[in-house]
Amino acid sequence: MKSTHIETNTIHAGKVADQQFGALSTPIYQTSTYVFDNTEQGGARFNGDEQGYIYGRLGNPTVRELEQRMATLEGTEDAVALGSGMGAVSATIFALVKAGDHIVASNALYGCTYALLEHKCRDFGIEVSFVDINNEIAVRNAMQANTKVLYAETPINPNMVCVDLESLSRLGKEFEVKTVVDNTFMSPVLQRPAEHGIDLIIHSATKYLNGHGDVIAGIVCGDQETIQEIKMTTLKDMGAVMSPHDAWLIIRGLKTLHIRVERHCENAQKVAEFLENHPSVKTVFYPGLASHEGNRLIGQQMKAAGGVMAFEMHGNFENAVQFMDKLSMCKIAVSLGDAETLIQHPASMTHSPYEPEQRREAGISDTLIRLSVGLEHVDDIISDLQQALHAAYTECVKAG
Ligand code: LCS
Repeated sequence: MKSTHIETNTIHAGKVADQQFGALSTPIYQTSTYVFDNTEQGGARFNGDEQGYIYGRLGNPTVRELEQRMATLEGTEDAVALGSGMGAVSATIFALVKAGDHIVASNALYGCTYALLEHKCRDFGIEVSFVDINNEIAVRNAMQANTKVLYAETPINPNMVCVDLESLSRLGKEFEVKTVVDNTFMSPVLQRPAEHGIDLIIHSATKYLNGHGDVIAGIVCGDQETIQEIKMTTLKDMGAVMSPHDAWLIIRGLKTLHIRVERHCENAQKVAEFLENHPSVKTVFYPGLASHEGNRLIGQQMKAAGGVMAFEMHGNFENAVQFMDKLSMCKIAVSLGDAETLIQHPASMTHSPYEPEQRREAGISDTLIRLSVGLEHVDDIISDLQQALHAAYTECVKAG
């Protein structure tokens, strides 16, 4: 069933009823291959005369249920699950472009996506232009006759710049290129890019979709033809397959996605307001704050601002490190979207693949800190941040 309410859809939409035993929870089909009744049936499965499973890299019923659930949640024709978010990004890119083609991409992206486009794509003869993706003139100027893809994420990891999806999809349609948007930070609870005309939506399912910090996985949602192309080329032949057990964990995670995301947003809003008023903090980048340029997109393309923010501290690299090292409950770890509050330093961690100058262009300074606000009581999160900011400030004063 599909409801008009995402709260119902995260639990029921795309669910396949267990015909054999009526199990409420989706069975985990932990198998690498499937037995054919006879040779003729095996042949018919291979040549497409008969529908059915063949081999784990080509399909699995537990993984398929997750794909159907995600397609329903994102409002796309179909979806394909992969072994990691980067598996999803690379499978999408290599399904859409070949040597001699050109990609226009945002100049600020998750570090490994940037590395794939900047280094690996170029190695394979694919040209990439990085532009300020919100600058329509820059995007228009970058378009070439051989451009095939317009690539962005929103909010951008980690500078939290928000990309106007309607403008992006309009440009994609005008230039007849596929628009690809990484929706990891929002999840379909907060933002559904397909409703704004975006062609392909990517998730690192490692983050909010699963939500419990115990899976590495990715999903691509989009039109049936492109999803089939990914399945039959870059998934089948390059092989970033999702395990059935991981698919099951994500299906379980989806059931609480809407309430988790709601609490992440509530906590993050309070944390952002606390940081914005703290004297050791120079700037807070969170779309839930009126001071943030992405604030205008709340209500237009995003339901709320999400659980991730970044902030710049006064001082230098060492002061940022001192602050991080004084934290007690908040964990120093990359990743985001988990129950635990996670904090990381992009310049030395997730965005180290950038050259320093490109990092500056992407708005990532040495004192920028990214915070994924968790599900703990918000007072505990704020008090941990407060004591660490105070301790770092005291050391800074001592050092003169
Ligand atoms: N897209 C975005 C926006 C991401 O943040 C990440 C990972 C990926 C794709 C790749 O997904 P994965 O292969 O890890 O499932 N982001 C990370 C981060 O910010 N810290 O650690 C990983």
